[in-house]
Amino acid sequence: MTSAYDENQIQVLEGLEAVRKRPGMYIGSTSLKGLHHLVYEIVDNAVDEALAGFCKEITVKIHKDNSISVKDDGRGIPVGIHPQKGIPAIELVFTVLHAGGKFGGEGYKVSGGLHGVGASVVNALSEWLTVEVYKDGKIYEQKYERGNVIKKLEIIGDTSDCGTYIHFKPDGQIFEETEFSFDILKQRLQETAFLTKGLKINLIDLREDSKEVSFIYKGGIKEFVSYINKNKTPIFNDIFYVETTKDGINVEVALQYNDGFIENTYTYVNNINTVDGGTHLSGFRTALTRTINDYARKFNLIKDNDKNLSGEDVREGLTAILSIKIANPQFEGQTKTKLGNSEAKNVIDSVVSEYLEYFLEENPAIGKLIVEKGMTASKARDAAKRARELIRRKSVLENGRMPGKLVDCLEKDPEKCEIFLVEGDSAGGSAKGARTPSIQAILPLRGKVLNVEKSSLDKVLINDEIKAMITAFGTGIHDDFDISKLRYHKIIIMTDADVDGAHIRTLLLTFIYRFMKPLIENGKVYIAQPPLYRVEKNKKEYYVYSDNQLDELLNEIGRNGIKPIQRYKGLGEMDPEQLWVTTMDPENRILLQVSIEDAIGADEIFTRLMGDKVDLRREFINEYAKTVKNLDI
Ligand code: TTJ
Repeated sequence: MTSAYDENQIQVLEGLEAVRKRPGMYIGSTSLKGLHHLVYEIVDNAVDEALAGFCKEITVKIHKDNSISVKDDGRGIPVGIHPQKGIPAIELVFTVLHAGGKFGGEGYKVSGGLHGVGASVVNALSEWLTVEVYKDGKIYEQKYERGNVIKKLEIIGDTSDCGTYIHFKPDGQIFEETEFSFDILKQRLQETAFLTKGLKINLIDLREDSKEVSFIYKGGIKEFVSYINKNKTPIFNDIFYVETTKDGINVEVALQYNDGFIENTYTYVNNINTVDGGTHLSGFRTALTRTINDYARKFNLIKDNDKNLSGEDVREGLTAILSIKIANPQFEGQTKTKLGNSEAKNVIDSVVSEYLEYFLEENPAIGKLIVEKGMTASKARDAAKRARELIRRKSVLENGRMPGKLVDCLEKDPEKCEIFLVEGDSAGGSAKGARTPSIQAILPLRGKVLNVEKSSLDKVLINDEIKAMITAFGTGIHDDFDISKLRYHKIIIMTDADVDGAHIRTLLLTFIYRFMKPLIENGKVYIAQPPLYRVEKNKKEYYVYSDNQLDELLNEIGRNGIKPIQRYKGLGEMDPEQLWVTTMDPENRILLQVSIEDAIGADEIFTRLMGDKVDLRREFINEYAKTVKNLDI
């Protein structure tokens, strides 16, 4: 070990230099998402300390300059000299890739940060970072710039506190955006609080219109389930809950049914949302289906010659959280959000079976309600299947014929094709006149589209407008959904720029979200933006898309000498040429791509907006009228 310090320094710099060269490799992207990822990386370290039992409160602050500080009341990052490397352990945490939590041999048993890339990556991508550790009566401080130590670890005072305080400013040379969103952080921190029973998390925004929220859930994911069901109608008040450890895997499950048709199951591994499921989810599903069927047979709720309830039947109206902690998670798939550990399947299956069976036998009234709900679902599914087969048979008979009102495009390569969903026949007429027939298809929809949130599956499938969309898109729905059959790679919702148009757009999105969610996940759904006004001055035309824009334009070009300001009430009022130029021409138009970053938030929006609680809907529309208009799900 000659000149170990120097060698290590060089290695360190190379490591963090790589992070600055290719930040996307470490934090996914340098967009708004990557920016917020920095905060989660730091917070996850503090959550690890809470999981180890030493931290009760975490405070995250957004400072005026969009820097972030995170403070915990844990044991504090070790400050002693690392025996092999000869520098303070804390410096290793911030300058060596993947050093977090693993130093000193006494690492954490399960770590929420396992999926993460650690504090050194945050340090490398920060213009500056300061860390303070409160430990053994002293305050230690160290400072970095873009990953480099600029102030050695030093004692700067005395304290009776213990904990860690980190303050950093993301590097504007790296990130496309450097302004934090209170709402994005709030949503993630609330989720973290649900998943870490008893941990208090505060979020404080010190910028203009300062805001503050605190989350603490003594009931953990049990409270998570009530939160998701808060605007829905549960069919029983109790929430099934179990927390236990088996074969080294900590399993926590909470579930409750509501009177709706939708399943809301969210799964987590070491606090990471496994959106693509995996072995733990399949263990859970197997256990749920088998346990409910066994229970129903045992108590004669299903008769001998009746068929078993299917997995889908027992998941209608289910709200469930499954959270496991496992020592060596194997994450698979492109986004590493699918659990691969085969041992997890049987462990979760056996835990859920055992405790759920006990719960049902202890609560026969609840057991009966769940089985009855499953039987209703089963009957509706049979009816829906018949309706679906009817559609399928009909389309075979009609030789795969497309719906009568579809004005199809000529091109056969779906990648090049777009379909415009328009409201009513007159807008349909304008769009038909405006389109490029080779690649643009038009599907005019008559009147209000069915609200699928309030209808059972069989009712949905006999609705003409819905049938037309399913046939035109070509993909099928739900379990039959197959994106490779999609006939148009852009599905463009083009409704009027008024309240009715906004409503129809929401109804269409509700249908697509609930029946063909992968279309949204794969970025195939768009919203057209027709202009609100046309302004003419000195033989020049201007199209304006909002009231604000109109003001700006009039200030710019002057108000004198303006002939008509025309306000469009509907697309039907535009002549085809105008509709083409402003809204449909791929060269000029601005499309909004619909995306869902936050599945729980999206479910809440659709439940509130489209569900049957009228007061919630009214409240929602008042509160979010603007958002709904811009379609931010
Ligand atoms: C490690 O094992 C010995 C005792 O201290 C443990 C530790 O590192 N605790 C710790 C780390 N508490 N808090 C952190 C931490 C907190 C934040 C906000 C950020 C980072 C990188 C670490």
